[in-house]
Amino acid sequence: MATPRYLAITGGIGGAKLALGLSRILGSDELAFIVNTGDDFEHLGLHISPDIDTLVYTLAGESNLDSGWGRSGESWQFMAAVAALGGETWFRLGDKDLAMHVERTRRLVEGQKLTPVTACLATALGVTHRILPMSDDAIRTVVHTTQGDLDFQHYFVRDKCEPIVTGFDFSGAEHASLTSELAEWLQSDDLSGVIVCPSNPFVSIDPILAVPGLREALQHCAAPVIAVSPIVGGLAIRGPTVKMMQEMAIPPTTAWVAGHYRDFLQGFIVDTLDAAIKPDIEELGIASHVTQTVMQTLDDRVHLADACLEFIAQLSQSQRATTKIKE
Ligand code: FO1
Repeated sequence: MATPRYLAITGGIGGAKLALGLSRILGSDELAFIVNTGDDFEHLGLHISPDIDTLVYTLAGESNLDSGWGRSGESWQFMAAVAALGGETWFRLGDKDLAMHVERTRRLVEGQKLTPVTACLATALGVTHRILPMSDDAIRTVVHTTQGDLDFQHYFVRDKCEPIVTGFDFSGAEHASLTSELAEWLQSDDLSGVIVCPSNPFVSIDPILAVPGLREALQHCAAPVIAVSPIVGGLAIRGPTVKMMQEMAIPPTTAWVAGHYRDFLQGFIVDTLDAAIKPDIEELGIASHVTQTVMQTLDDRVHLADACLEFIAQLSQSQRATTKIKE
């Protein structure tokens, strides 16, 4: 029998928690990750890929558990030296983390693509699962605010998400392509399910969906596509999702997120705190499942990963039953 394959779509810190849980129950031939690169930018002459690095460090057991980004056991001599020279220090690069950016940049400048570069760097840190950038082409998230357009990291880190958001753009997306590795996973006959991790819909998942062909691939995917709500009880677990929704006059609810993905979603997982909104999700034609989605411990991550796989199995079974009835 063929090995079942799963794809998990993720942004940075929130998504990486579920990604770690999934990686504990699925082998490297069974699971790959599609990662947002809309947050990538050039800084101090280096190519920084924050969401890729968050996932690599998390899977390698090297993530900084306090900040959620960067490496554990970090030192900051490089930043101190940059500050002493009057350089830019708003985006903090630790000494060990710096090695990642230098090595990635060196390989990209040589002409290698981001997908193989990521694979080499992740493998070097002991990560066996495939980490697939959403594209090898540059796509950059631009945040429209009442103060004008801002590059994502300027909005997020330098300006601490304070400017009032009016919308987003994914510059370069229209000319970007799916990589052959990603297309191969998406089109695989063995694809058993796709999981959209609990990441910010606007700046983590939407940039991925903006890659031409990706949203369509999910719409036509034979396997169930499910998502885990990034909102629990009207609050984002972490980050500015709810603030962005309020500023854009969007109801900050879990049901809104399900509706946002409704063109390709078969199932939506909500937290036990939001059990009452199950009928609202089902009214959208999306099946729902209630479980604990807040992930504080490794056990929580594995529990949610297990729940995702069980929900996918249930959805495939009912899909098969419906097809049989139709036949
Ligand atoms: N986030 C911060 O809030 N402050 C930083 O100085 C910072 C530095 C940084 C360096 C490398 C890296 O990979 C990520 C870093 N992040 C930092 C996190 C990151 O910019 C955001 O969390 C993501 O882009 C949002 O997913």
